[in-house]
Amino acid sequence: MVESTSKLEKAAMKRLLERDVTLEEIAELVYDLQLPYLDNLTMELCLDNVKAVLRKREVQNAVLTGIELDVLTEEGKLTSPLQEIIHNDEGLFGIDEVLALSIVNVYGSIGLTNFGYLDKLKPKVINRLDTHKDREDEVNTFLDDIVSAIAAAAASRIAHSQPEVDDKFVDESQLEL
Ligand SMILES: [Ca+2]
Repeated sequence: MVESTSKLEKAAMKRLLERDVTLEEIAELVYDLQLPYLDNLTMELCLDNVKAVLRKREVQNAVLTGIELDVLTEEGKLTSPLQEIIHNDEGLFGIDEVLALSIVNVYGSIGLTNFGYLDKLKPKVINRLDTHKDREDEVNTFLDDIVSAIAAAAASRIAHSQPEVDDKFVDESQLEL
């Protein structure tokens, strides 16, 4: 049986909230990414674009898979050595980033630049997830990349809808995104 997109969308949003990540926090990242390019940018537009990203099946699948692995790791339910690798958020693991790229790739190359930027600077909610400020035993190995990727994709979606920002995106903006 193929799950409906709306069912997956609800499940993905619920999972994010359970991990204390709000769509508004992700929209804040989008706002900061796009503000240098758009004078009339609003938080509402950013939030709308975050929601649009979450309507994509590829995104829902990545959110559900990544958070599931974080939670199972917290519960100590993976087998060794994967359990230790994900628990310790080992830098050479890289699969967390690969999974997040399936979100970033939905909206083209500008998303990749934004993702790299967020991954490097770790602003706001990403910093919180990365440093586990709320709970010591929290595992967010996948979630920090997923949140960065959703923000990067939403910023990219806004850029694509504003062809005057960069002419080379005009053609792509005609596509069904
Ligand atoms: Ca990570």
